[in-house]
Amino acid sequence: MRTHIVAIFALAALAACGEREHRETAASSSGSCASAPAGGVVVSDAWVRAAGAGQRASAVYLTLCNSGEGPDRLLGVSTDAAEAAEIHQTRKDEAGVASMAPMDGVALAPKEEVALAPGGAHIMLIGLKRAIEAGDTVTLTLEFERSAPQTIKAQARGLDGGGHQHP
Ligand SMILES: [Cu+2]
Repeated sequence: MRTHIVAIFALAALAACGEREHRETAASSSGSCASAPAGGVVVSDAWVRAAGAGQRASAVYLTLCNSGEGPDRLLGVSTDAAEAAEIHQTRKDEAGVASMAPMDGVALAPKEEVALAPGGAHIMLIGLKRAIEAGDTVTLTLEFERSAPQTIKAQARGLDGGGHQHP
């Protein structure tokens, strides 16, 4: 019975967060982060996974660069595209079963670049208010411990490259 429950949860997690087709977006360039203008967190490469009308959840991925001199932290995210937005971490157990759990923010050391990418940390959109089609834009507001809040736009991408489909 327990195995059954785990399998269902893993499937749900994969549908929302899972595949690795877009791993190239995680390509980090710490050089550009270190040379970013001082002060604040620079957000780049934001995208959201396209979601059909029947889908309840999706995930946003982006890169954060703390260009400031002190530590900062992404504390939370809000959006009008979903009822809630949570910061999650995807994990795999010894059996290779993926699951995810809420994270207590994303720590950003000075000059550090952190990529939220498929298979790892992501911003989970829970309770989508509408379908998100490839090319659509979702607006999100990011709150930080030290830096001022930032409103950004994430463009929706489908899974054009084939691979897993979870309708
Ligand atoms: Cu998630």
